[in-house]
Amino acid sequence: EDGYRLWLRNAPLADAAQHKSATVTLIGSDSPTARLARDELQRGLAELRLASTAAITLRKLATPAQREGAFRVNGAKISSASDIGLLYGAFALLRELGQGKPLASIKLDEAPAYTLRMLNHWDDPDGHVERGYAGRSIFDWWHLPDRVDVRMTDYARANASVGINGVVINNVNARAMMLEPRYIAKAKALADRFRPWGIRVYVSARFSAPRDIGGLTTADPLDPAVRAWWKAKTDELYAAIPDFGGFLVKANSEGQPGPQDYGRSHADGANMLAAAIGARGVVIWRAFVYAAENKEDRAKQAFTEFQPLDGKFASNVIVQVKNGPIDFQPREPFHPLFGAMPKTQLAIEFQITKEYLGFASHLAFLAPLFEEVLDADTGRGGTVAEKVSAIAGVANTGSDRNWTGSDFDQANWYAFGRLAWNPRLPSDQIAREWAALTFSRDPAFLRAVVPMMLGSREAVVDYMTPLGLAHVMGTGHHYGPAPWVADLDRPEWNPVYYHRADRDGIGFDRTGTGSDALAQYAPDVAKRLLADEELLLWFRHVPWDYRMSSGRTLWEELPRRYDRGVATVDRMGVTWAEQAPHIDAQRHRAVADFLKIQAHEARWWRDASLAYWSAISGRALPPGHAAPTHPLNWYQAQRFPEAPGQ
Ligand code: BDP
Repeated sequence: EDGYRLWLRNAPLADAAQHKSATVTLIGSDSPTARLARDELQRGLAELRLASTAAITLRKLATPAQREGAFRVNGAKISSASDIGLLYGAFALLRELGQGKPLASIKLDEAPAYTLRMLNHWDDPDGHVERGYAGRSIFDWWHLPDRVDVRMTDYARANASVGINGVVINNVNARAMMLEPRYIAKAKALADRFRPWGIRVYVSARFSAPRDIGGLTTADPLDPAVRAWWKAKTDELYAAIPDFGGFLVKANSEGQPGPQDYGRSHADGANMLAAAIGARGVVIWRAFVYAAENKEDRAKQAFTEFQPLDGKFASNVIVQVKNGPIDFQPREPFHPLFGAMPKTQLAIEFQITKEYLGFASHLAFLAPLFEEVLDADTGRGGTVAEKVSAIAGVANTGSDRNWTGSDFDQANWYAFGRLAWNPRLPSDQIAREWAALTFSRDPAFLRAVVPMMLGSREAVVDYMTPLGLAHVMGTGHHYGPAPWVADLDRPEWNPVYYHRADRDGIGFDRTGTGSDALAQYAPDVAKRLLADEELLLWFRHVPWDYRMSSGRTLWEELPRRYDRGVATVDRMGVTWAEQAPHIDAQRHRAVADFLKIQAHEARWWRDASLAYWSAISGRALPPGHAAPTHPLNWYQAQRFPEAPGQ
């Protein structure tokens, strides 16, 4: 097997001789989506080969839908007030059956927690994918719209199977050409293919498009000609794609144009686009901003900029906030904007692609990271999950045959979808479902692999960024250790900005004696964060002899964390080797090869980091700890111009 079938393999439950036939009856609708639900069940049941006969009914109810997509499953009966609910119900039933549960025992009553459950593709029209580690763009831009690959159906089907219902098809660092008629035709071809699967298409819009492609001299959001241009452009999009979802905008961030170029606010920019779209869709405006001229702690800038705009955004604007205040690190505290903008619709943005967690070569199951953030109490009347109204994930898919570059990265796509549907799902349930559907439902296999998955993200934290360290990755590509880098143009692009290590201590003081980023949180939450040792160096600058709760000094604790990460990865390798009898040789080998790379690179992370901390603190490694394999300058000399995804 090559991984193409993802978690939708429907591996047989019975052998061919025992197999009994199943029938599927569709009642109350004959829409393309309802028919897909029926076909999906027919195909799935045939592949699963139930050992007893089954007569499944899919019933569209006449009652109005409470929430689009909600459904009920009661054994062989699936019902929903919406066509898409029938499709979700069909996938849910197959998911349960696929884990070996008896048909009669399956009872589900589900509704999605959020109406918008979106993937953000960072794909460029030339086929390159920013931070993509699974080959070229999944979209065949060159041949669209005349040729829509069958893969686009399989992609939509995979998304629908976990409830994803929106796709931004291009990079937030957007090219204006995406709004030209030629590209609108391509977007339309995708939208037409995705529509029956309940997926709407969105486009990342470049704010300066009226100048870039519209022949205007300005993109000022208050200029009438600019407003008219966007209105006409939006109408053109809706003429081609009647259910077009809307725009995603990265403005005045990392060199992208925006309303501030004209002395206007983010709200002015977002509201101008929102007026053009009207009731037809939404504008998703990103809060990921930090400016070169701004000397404020980078972790504070989005809050400083956006919080005062609460209440100023139009009702069809959603402000999209990254899960943490810096940038998709292996561990960050939740972003302080969650809970702090009660009059604004907020979306949370996770990164499914592992830009800072070892690309596709390192195994890191991200559900525990997503869960940690979603479950965090904001101290402002609810958890993060309760304070957002939409959820987005930066996609990890590409043209690779197995979709995500590594087999285990499929689990992160799956986990994102499952949590977007229900943010309360525990990570271990998600891991178990995915592993059973993707590899094997054998209990011995699951007993070994589920815990391996659950511990994998913490292992990455341990060997890359223990105890609250962040952004110590190599320049540009963000692969491998480079805590020593100090020569980049902007201070906040340098790892030294984040760890602030010197002879006396290490860590970023974000308390009242430092940047006071802590004050952006509710007071009791600030207290809790300050007491959290896993975030020690995120919030505090402490001496190397700082006493940890373990009784050891920080200098003694650090190497133990790196070692723990390395040891976990070694155990993952052993666990995986033992699973060979349960899995086809091709996928087993592929994962084993990556785990070998990870074991090697976890050591590289540990040794390079310790060599540097040792040099900067002037301390020898604690007794009993082996010296790094190479001297510091060897690690510093490593270069990776060929690293993908930059
Ligand atoms: C950072 C990436 C960069 C993205 C940026 C963003 O390094 O490539 O453009 O985020 O989210 O993580 O806009």
